[in-house]
Amino acid sequence: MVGRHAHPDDVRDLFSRAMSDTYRAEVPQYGTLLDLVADINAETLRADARLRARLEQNGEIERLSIECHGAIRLGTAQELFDIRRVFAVMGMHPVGYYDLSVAGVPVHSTAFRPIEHAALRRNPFRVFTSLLRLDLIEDPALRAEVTTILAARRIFTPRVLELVRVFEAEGRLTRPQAADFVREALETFRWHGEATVDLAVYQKLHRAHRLVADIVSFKGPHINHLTPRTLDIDAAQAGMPRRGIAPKAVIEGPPRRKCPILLRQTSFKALEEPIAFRQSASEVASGTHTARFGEIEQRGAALTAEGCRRYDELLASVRRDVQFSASDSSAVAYETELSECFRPFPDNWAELRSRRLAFFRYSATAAGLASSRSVASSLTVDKLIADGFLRCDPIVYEDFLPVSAAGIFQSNLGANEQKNYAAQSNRAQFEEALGAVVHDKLDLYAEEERTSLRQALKQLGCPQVAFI
Ligand code: OOG
Ligand code: NI
Repeated sequence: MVGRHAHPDDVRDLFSRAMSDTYRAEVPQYGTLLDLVADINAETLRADARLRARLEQNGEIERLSIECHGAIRLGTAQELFDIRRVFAVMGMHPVGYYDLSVAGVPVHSTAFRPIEHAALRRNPFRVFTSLLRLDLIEDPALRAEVTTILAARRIFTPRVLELVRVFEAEGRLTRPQAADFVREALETFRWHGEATVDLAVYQKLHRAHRLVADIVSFKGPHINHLTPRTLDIDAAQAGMPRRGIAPKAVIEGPPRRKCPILLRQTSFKALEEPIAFRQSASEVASGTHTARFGEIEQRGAALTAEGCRRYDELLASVRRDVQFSASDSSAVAYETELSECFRPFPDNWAELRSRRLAFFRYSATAAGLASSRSVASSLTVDKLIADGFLRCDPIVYEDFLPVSAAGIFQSNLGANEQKNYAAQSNRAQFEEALGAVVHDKLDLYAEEERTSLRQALKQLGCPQVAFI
């Protein structure tokens, strides 16, 4: 941080570190997860020099130790509108629309994250942000009650909104303002052990859907998990029980592969935490609520539209074949079937690139920069790569997966929370509440690929070379 002003990347970095410290103090198992992931990452990098070289090339080594994502669930359109403005101060923008109603969860979501390569490199902190869909609460009386409760709460401090307005007017905050902003913004995301409703209302909301109780009963949208990034999720899954943590039965996402793609995630069940319910002005009742859980993820390459289509198709075929339940024996059957089904999906970088299934970042090699005369004779990108003048590295998938997110929601809600909503996804309504259109993740990756290639070819002195 230099000068009198704080760059949005600095504000995000300050915030994510402060959030992580707060969460670590409040949820001891999160500290255990961080230690486990740090040990596994150190061991993986020690054992795999090529992986280390690739991560260094992509600027991912530095970000690895701070990298995490969180999740919050909001109640109203106004809250979503304002959270977009709060995240903008931290250089985080909405990417993607996720409809979770198909999985029986009455929310739709986006992910706030940095979008520029340099910003991602600095600190890729992301927050999966869901909005309650009131239209999916069937009972009109309950819907009205929920609306009234939510309309009365203010999840942001007046000071944080004031600082948002300063940022919007000036385009930046001073360093003292940034420190203030981080402290005040944390108020929105931290845990509140006191409910704003009484026990009877909480129980009624809970009966409608556990998620409705979680969203409506509290002063703010507590961060419900913070997820560190591991380089080996199978080792993390195996290591959790040894540190006294019970993971969910299966790892969400693609199977283990030589060339990791997209996102693999595992989690442990939500903790039961004591809550004080406000029965009247002077009386409180004690009860419990389960919301906060732990999660670990491994990130692989971003896939192109065609790659994503193939992924969805293969995953759906596995889920059709294996009856999915949480038991250990079905988990083994699922993982075996998953690996089998993904066999047709290429598992080497060269083929993933030549078949345009994954996105890559291009860079000129030292050899290429040193010998511009011979470079000119390599007339295609493939030839430049084969001749060692150009290198390509997979672009990290920075987003989420709807089927995995649904699985994570579900493992925390309990099997009896399965609901079937007839209503369709409603992206237009979400974007109207948000006050912005969400970025298209595939456009962002494609742009990243194009820009890196254009720049590398220019450096090599052959900007006219064809892509393939
Ligand atoms: C969000 C669940 C989704 C992920 O990593 O896919 C998620 C939530 O439970 O609020 O965080
Ligand atoms: Ni998550």
